[in-house]
Amino acid sequence: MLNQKVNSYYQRPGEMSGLGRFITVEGGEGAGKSSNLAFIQALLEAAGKQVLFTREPGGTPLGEAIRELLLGHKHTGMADDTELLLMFAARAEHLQRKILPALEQGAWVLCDRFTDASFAYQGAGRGIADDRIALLERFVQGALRPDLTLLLDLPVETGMERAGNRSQPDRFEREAETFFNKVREGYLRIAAREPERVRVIDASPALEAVQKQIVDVMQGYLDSLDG
Ligand code: Z5A
Repeated sequence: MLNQKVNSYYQRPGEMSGLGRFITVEGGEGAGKSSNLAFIQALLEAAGKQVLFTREPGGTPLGEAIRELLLGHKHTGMADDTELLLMFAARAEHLQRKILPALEQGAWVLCDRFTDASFAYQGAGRGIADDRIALLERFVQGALRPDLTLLLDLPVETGMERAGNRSQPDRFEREAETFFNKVREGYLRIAAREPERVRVIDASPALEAVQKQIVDVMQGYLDSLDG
């Protein structure tokens, strides 16, 4: 029902009166999403927004179970299409059970990764054609897209070095540098295509300098809503 309502407007959630905004954060391996998400949430809350923080794949009990299948090592030879479909199965559950109800109640949803990750990882990384992913995007989301996306971008080598200290790399983190270079290029292509929605943050300097850029982007976005 809810997504029928959202689809019937055929607009982004923020463009519908009374609905919250949908903000996503993306980036490659070790880009610093986890290090910055709480900071972004605090900025929004300081601006008086009610924020629901969530993540993909995951965000619901079923989604988290799918996440385990995707990131664990039990199914290392998973077919690329299966990986893509599982991402969207988790996303369908996430949208129906959590994201859309929160937006409907006026909350701002802050999500660690969303469909741009499917285009970057399964599309650019694995080589699945964009139009096949776009088909699933329309099927699962209708017209719903994030209002704002922060893309934390940094050279793959730097990200891998930062993430390198993890004792138990997940199924994606075991990929080679060439895979992550394709993912980065995929993300940057999306940002070039949609510069209004996707703001690129240079994630290579020290955290303080990264967070200064985040403040500028978030402040600019909040100001644009007031204007
Ligand atoms: N995936 C997909 O393929 N398709 C999809 O549709 C979706 C997801 C939705 C799980 O994502 C995997 O799912 C992901 C893509 C795939 N695989 N990969 N790779 P995830 O988001 O849960 O996992 P992750 O990408 O590995 O994120 P992470 O582990 O949370 O890393 P991060 O958040 O980007 O980095 P971090 O933990 O904040 O920082 C890494 C280290 O760097 C840490 O020690 C920090 O202290 C340090 N750091 C952070 N910033 C700085 C700065 N500025 N300077 C110095 N050091 C820093």
